[in-house]
Amino acid sequence: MKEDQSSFETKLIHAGAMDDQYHSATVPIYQTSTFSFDSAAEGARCFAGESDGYIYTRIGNPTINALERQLAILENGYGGIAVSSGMAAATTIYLAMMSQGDHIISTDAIYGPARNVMEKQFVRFGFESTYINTTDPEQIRKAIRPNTKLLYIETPANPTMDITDIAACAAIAREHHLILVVDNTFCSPYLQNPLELGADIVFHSMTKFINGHADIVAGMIIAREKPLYDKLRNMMINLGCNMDPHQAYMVIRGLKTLAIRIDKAQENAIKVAEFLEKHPKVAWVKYPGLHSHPQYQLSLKQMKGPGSMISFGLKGGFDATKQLLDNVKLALLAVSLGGVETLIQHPASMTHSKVPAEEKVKAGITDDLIRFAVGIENVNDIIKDIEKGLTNI
Ligand code: LCS
Repeated sequence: MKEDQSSFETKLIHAGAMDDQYHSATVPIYQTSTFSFDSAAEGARCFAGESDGYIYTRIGNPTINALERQLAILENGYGGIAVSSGMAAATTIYLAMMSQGDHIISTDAIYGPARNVMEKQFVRFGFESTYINTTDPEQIRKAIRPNTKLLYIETPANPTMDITDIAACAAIAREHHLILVVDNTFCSPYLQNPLELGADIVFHSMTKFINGHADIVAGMIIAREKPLYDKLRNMMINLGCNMDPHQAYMVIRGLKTLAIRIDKAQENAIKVAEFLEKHPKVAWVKYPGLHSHPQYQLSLKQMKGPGSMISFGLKGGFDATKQLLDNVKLALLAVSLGGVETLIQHPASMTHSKVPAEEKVKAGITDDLIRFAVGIENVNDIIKDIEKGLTNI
C-alpha cells in the first residue's frame, strides 16, 4: 500500500490494494467460499482471533477486504464493512446499534425503504422511531428522549435534496450521547466526508456513485472507531449480508473513475439545473448548486460540490409530471442513481410510494416532485431531451 499521503484521486486508484504474490496491477478475485489451514493449531488460532488468516468468505475475504480498506481510507475511518446492498448497510446499523426499547431520530425524507423497515418491521421488535425535518437542529433537540440511541441522517436527502448540518448534528449527538449515522450515498466520499465533521458511522449504497455503472447492488459501512466497527462487523457476519468477492471486484473497478465521473455529471447537472430554473413550465428546482436552494450556504460549507441529483416540479402539477416521464427518451424512466446514464423517476409513486400519504407531504415528497439523476452523456443531448419532453405539456 502506498496511499497515505496521496490525493483523493490517487487513492481511488491505489488505496487498499493488496500485495498479492504475483504483483498484479489490479486486485485479484478470490472467488472462494472457504480457506484451508496449514495445521489444526493454525485453524484454532484463526478462530480465536490470534491470527489474521482467512477462514470463510462470510467472515472475510482478501478481495472484499481490499475494498473495505479502500473505503475506510477514503472516508477517513477506522474500518469498512462491505455488505450486500445499501439497505443491508442500513439494517445492519439498526440491528447492531439498537436494542429493544431504544429510539432513533431520523430525517423524514430519507430513502423510503430505510424508513419503512423501521416503522413497519423493526417496530415489532420494540424499536421506537421519530422522523423529522433534520435541517432544523431545534426539531432534533425536541425529539430527543431518554431512550434515544441513534441520530440517523441522510444529506442531501433522497429525494427532497434537503441538506442537514452534519457538524451541528455531531454537536447534539455528543451532548446527548447519541451515535450519529450519516447516509453519504448522494455525495460519495469525493464530495462529503461525514466522519471528518464528527459523525460516528457513515454508510453508502455503493450501487450508486461508488460503483457507478448501474450493474451492481452493494453497500459499505465505515466506522470512525474500533468499538463500533467491531459491533457492526459482528452483526454483518451473523446476519450473513456479506458481499461476494466478484461483486467487490466490480466495485473496486468502478471506484477508480469516481472523481472523473462525478466531475462530469456535476458539470452537466449545473447546466441542467440552470436550464430548468429558467424554463417557463418549471415551477421550482431544488439543487444544491443553485443560489435558490434553501441551504445553499450550508452546502458550500460541508460539501465539496453540489453533485448531480436534481429535484424539480412543473407548473402543470402531477398531470404534467406524468406526461414528461412518458415523453423523455434519453433519460431512462428508472429508479436508482449515480450511474453514467441519466435517469428520471417519480418518488411519490415509485421509490417512496410506501411512505404514508400524510407523511410524504410532511417530508416534502409531493406529487409534483420529479427526481432527475444526471449522467455523463453530452449535456446538450440531456437538455434537448427535457426541452422536447416539455414541448406539448
Ligand atoms: N440510501 C440511499 C440514499 C439510497 O438512495 C438507497 C437506494 C439506499 C440507501 C439503499 O441502497 P440499495 O439497497 O438499493 O443499494 N436508492 C434507490 C433509489 O433512489 N432508487 O432506487 C434505489
